[in-house]
Amino acid sequence: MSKERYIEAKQKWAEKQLAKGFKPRDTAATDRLPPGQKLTTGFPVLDLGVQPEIPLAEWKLSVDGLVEKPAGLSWDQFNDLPQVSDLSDFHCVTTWSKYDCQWSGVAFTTLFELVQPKPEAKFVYFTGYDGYSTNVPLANCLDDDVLIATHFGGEPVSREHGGPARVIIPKLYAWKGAKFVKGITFLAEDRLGFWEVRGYHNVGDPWKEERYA
Ligand SMILES: Nc1nc2c(c(=O)[nH]1)N[C@H]1C(S)=C(S)[C@@H](COP(=O)(O)O)O[C@H]1N2
Ligand SMILES: [Mo]
Repeated sequence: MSKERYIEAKQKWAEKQLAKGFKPRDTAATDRLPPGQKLTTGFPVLDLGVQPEIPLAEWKLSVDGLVEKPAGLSWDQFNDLPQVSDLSDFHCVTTWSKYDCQWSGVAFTTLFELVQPKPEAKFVYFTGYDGYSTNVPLANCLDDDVLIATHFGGEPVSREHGGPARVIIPKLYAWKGAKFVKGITFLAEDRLGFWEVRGYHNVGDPWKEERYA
C-alpha cells in the first residue's frame, strides 16, 4: 500500500475544505455523463427488497481483515471521527446518473488510518445490514471523494437510501457503494460480492463502461 498516495489524498481533502462550500459545476453534460448513461433529476431507490431498520444504539461498523488494529465502531465513536463533505455525481449501472450529490460523513482514508491495513491488503470487501456485499480494489477506495456517508444534502441519509450510513465511491458505478454498511474487510485476494458473483465487473469504472465482467 502506497503511503504517498494516501497522503496525497488527505492533502486534496484539506484543499477542498479550504475552498469552503461547493458550487454546482457548469460543465456541459456531455463532459460529465459517462457513456451509455442518462441524466435523472429524481433519486431512484435500488435495493434487495429489504431496507433494514437499524437502531443507532445497535449500529456497529466493523473494520477488520488484514489490519493492525481492527475496529468495531459504535455510532458515537464513528461520528466522533473527523467529518468531511463532498459533492459528486452518481452513476448506476442500470444507466441513470444523478449530478451534484452532496454527501458528508467520514472519509475512507480516515478509517484506513485508524485500522492501519497491512501491506498485503489489496482489496476491500464491504457488507451491508441487508446481506448485500461488494468488492473494490483498495486503490479505488483511497480517492479523496470516497466516504462513509451519514448525510445527504445536509440531512441524515434516509433508510431507503441506505441510512444510517452508506458507502459512496463516486468514480465507480453505484453498486460498489454498500448502503446500510455493516462491515469493511481488508483482503489480500479479491472476494466477489453480491452482484460480482452474478457477472458484474470487479472494478466498475463508468467511464470505461465496466458494467459486466
Ligand atoms: N446494502 C445495499 N447496498 C446497495 C444496494 C443494495 O441493494 N443493498 N444496491 C446498490 C445499487 S445497484 C445502487 S445503484 C445503489 C443505489 O442507491 P440508491 O438506492 O440510494 O439510489 O446502491 C447500491 N448499494
Ligand atoms: Mo445500481
